Amino acid sequence: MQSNDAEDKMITANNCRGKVIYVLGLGTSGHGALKSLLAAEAVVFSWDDNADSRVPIEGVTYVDHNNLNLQEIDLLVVSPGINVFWPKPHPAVMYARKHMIPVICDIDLFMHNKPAKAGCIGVTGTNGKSTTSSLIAHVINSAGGIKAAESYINKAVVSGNIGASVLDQPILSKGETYVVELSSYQLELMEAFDFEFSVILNITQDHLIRHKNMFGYANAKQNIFQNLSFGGYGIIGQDDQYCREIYGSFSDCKRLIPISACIVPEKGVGWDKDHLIDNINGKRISVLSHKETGMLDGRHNYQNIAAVYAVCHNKGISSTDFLSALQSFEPLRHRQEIVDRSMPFKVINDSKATNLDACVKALENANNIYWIAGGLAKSLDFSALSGNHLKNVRKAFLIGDSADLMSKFLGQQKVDNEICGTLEVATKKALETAYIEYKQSKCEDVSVILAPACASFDQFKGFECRGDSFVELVRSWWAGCKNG
Ligand code: UMA
Repeated sequence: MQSNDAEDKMITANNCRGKVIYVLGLGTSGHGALKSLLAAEAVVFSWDDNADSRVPIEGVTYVDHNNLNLQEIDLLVVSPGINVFWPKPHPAVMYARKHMIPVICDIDLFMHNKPAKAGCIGVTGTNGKSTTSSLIAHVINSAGGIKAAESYINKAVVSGNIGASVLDQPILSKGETYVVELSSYQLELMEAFDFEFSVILNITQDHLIRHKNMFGYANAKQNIFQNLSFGGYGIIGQDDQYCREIYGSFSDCKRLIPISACIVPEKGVGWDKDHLIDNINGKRISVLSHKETGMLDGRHNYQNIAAVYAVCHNKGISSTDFLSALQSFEPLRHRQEIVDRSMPFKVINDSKATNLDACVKALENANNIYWIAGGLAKSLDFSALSGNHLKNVRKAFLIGDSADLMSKFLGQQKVDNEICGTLEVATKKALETAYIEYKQSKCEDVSVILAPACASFDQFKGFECRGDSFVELVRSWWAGCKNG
């Protein structure tokens, strides 16, 4: 088949050429899969349970799985948001399994069809995976054109759970790298693994409604190490019990590098107080101090930086190139983002803190907190939120579906709280109360933090939309204060 511009900008699912494929779910990953399959001239049937998503696409026939002759289908490609195991597989998945039709995700299609010469790095973890994936790509791109190890390193692209379809990426060549952020939803289904580096940053409570329990969730994450027995490096955090157990279970593997935000692991990379130490060869070389971390200055980034260093060091990138790239990295939005530095007290948008651990980290980092929390709970058990950091909270303003449940939990923890319903009401109340405290005490160490500890889908399209709304509400409130 002749190559054209459009195809050069995406990965064609050549292994599906002439086959009959059923694509279920028409969001970002479903659309990426459709494009890639159509380019390979596969026969494509598709479905989305939401009628609004079934917009006409040339070459795609929409058929409800009840009306499809599943025996004619070679492969079912499902989107990550579709249940495949727990609590109950989607009916189409059940039918496919009954008819022995393989069920895969778009990442499997990518793995089978990506250019063999390009590098591929997989990154997962409960928290920090988007920052880590983006920073790896940024360091590689900044080090562009340098001769490292056996080849030139000159380009990296990030995709996957970060919000971009893996199949909708350009064709890369030798020395160029795909950095793929992977969620537990994607990993639980994946069968094809070909990572030069696979990273697990941390595993703490998240997505229990999808994975049943922590065992199911940790198992899905651990899948990323499937190709470690054949090759590639693994990078794994040492700061939680689940990651330490995984590390222990691979004790024979010489290509597994432990990383930590609070210790310097043997044969690994970690932090000794405020210094990043490379101990991979047992020589404890100081790489940088926290003052040199540029805009990634919070402690919550220590683990991400250690992981990126471990990858880049093994890719042959020098510490000097690593350091200068780190200093030019602009943090991703909605992660402990300071909304407006001209305000007299701190207002932080941490809308990406959709789980309990990320929320704890936000509360640990500040004092006199007016905290906006709530949304769609990922588990009914909030006990992982308890601890000394709750003493930093002056009052919680609760929103969304989980407000009653969180209010009950915070009451037991003796944290003052109020159910506000919407983000609009909660933000206004939190800002007004914080401003009064600031004016009375003249203490600048007062914070308003949006760290929901919940998903956003009960009230918003996603965490980005929730964060954007918060930033807009804060800016217009502050403009009103300045003018009034
Ligand atoms: N749908 C059905 N039936 C169902 C469920 C969903 O038809 O039973 C349809 C929906 O109507 C919708 C489509 O499937 O049209 C949505 O599919 P999806 O939820 O898989 O969303 P995508 O837009 O394809 O985005 C997915 C990831 N979403 C999820 O995992 C929920 C994106 O991660 C990812 O960026 C994208 O693929 C590209 O790889 C987002 C996410 O929230 C950021 N991830 C979770 C997280 O980080 O916590 C795991």
